This record gives sequence, structure tokens and C-alpha cells, in this order.
Amino acid sequence: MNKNCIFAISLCLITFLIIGCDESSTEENIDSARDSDSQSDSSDTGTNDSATSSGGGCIEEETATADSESEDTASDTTADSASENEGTDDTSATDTETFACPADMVASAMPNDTDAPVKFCIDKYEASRTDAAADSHGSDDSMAMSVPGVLPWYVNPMSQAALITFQNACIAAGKHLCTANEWESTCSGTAHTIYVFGNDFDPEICNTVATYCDDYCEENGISEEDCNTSISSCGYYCGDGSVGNECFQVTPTGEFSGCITESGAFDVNGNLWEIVASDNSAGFEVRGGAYNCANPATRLQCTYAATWNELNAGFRCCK
Ligand SMILES: [Ca+2]
Ligand SMILES: [Ca+2]
Repeated sequence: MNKNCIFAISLCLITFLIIGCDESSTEENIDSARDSDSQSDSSDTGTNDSATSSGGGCIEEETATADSESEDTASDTTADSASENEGTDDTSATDTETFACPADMVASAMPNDTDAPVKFCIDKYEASRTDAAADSHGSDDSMAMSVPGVLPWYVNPMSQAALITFQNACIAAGKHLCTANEWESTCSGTAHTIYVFGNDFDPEICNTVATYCDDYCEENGISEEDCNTSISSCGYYCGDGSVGNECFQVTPTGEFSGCITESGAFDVNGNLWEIVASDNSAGFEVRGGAYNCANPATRLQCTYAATWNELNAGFRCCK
């Protein structure tokens, strides 16, 4: 035993006599500190995992939707995959405080019976073709865009083939065709309003048949009492009805700047009807009212749904 060793033992004995030379408790303290670190690490990891699974869930749902589409059984399988997606998103979204969306989308949420609202992303604008412009709807069906200032994409009549085209166009953009629940929740917002803009119909906020009706009647000497959206007054085609001379026209995306949801999506009410994925027999619903459809006070309502084929049918993508 050398001098250093003797010195160390002596020091320890002295320390023990004074305060207790308790190495084991020091080790316990270190261990418990390590445990505490590892617990906070694992909880951090848990949070990261759930954030990752949020992204993973999006990828899975796109894949699932793509699979169901490739089978050409649009309606049922799409609805199934949509409800599965809701389940997948549920866990991750409620665990994530902030919900980031791509720049061309905004964050929205839909109610959940038993838990916090399910968060998702929805396109800011009605879908448009890649080659659309302010004066052109374009012709390239390869991918749905969400951009301001261009004429949005629509078909007339609506068909099962168009439904698949819309679904594929959203998938090509890394998204899916919005479901009825996603669309309606975005329309009514957290206050569950009747319209995007509140509970009272206002014909001037979004692009509807009524938006221009009052102006047309005034210009053409039609009295206020007789001014309505019937064909004889200010009908579907006021003006002379020829192309380019209708009162009511599809406007470029986002042109009605006040026609915006709580979450920041434009033209959810009005401009084009929007096709949403549904579990009904048609596989889709028609939502939101449109620039050329009568009774906008009814048809713009967030809960209003139809399954017509004869309409100018646009759409919107979600993620
Ligand atoms: Ca007006
Ligand atoms: Ca619309």
C-alpha cells in the first residue's frame, strides 16, 4: 500500500466520520439521474415517433387510395380507405401540437366522437390543371395544383371516370381527393357555421349566381321584387346566355378574397361545385354550391350534399 492509497483511505475515513462516505447513495443518485434522462429521451422519442407516423400515415393513405383506385372499384374501396385514414391520422394528429402543411395547403380539423379533432391538410384553392392560366382551364390532367389566379379544373357531366381522374390527380400531387367529412369540417370551421362566412347568407362574399343577380336586375330595369334566380329573371344564363356573355362565370381561384374558410381555404363555397369522396353508392358527393346554381342560400350550406352528374364539377385535394 503506497502513501497515496493510505492518504485516500484516511481521507475517506475522516469524511465518513464527518458526513458519511456513502458512495452507494452517490451512485444511486447518478443512476436515478440517468433514468430520468432516459425517460425524457424515450418520451422525446415517443413524440418523434408519433410525428413520423403522422407522415407515414399520409404515405400509407395515399398508397391505400392508389391501390383501391387501380381496382376500379372507386366508391366502396375509396370510402373504406378514407375511414381507415381517419383512424390513422387520429392518433398522430392528436399527439402533435403543431400541424405543418405544405405551402399550397392549410391545416384543418374534423370532429372526432371520442377524442380531440383529427387534423389534416386541405388545398387552399380549388384544383387546377398544371397548365391552367387566368384565362384558361388548361388541358393537362396529370396532376392537381392548388394555386391562386387561374381558372380551376372542372368537368361536365360528372362521371365515375372523372372521379378516378380527380383521385389520381390528387395522388400525383401526394394528396387524396378530400372526403366529405374533411370538406364539410373545413367549410363550417370550429364554430360549425352554416356557410364559410357565417350563419347568414351573403350573396356578395363568394362567387354564386346571386352575386351578379342584383347588378344584372338593376342594369336591366328588373325590380327588386322580380329579381331572382329563375330563368325568366336572373336565371342560370342572364346576359344573352351565349358563351362569354353569361352574367355568371367561373372566376380564377382565390379571386373572391373574402370567400375564405376559418382555416384559410378559398372558394369552398361557390365558384365550382366540389366533388368529394363519399361512402354512398355513387362514391362521391357534390358540395359547396357554384357560380351558376340557383338557390345559393340553400346550396352553399356546408351540410348540403347532392349526387348530380349534370354540373360543372370541380374538386379539391386533402392530405
Ligand atoms: Ca352583387
Ligand atoms: Ca367551390
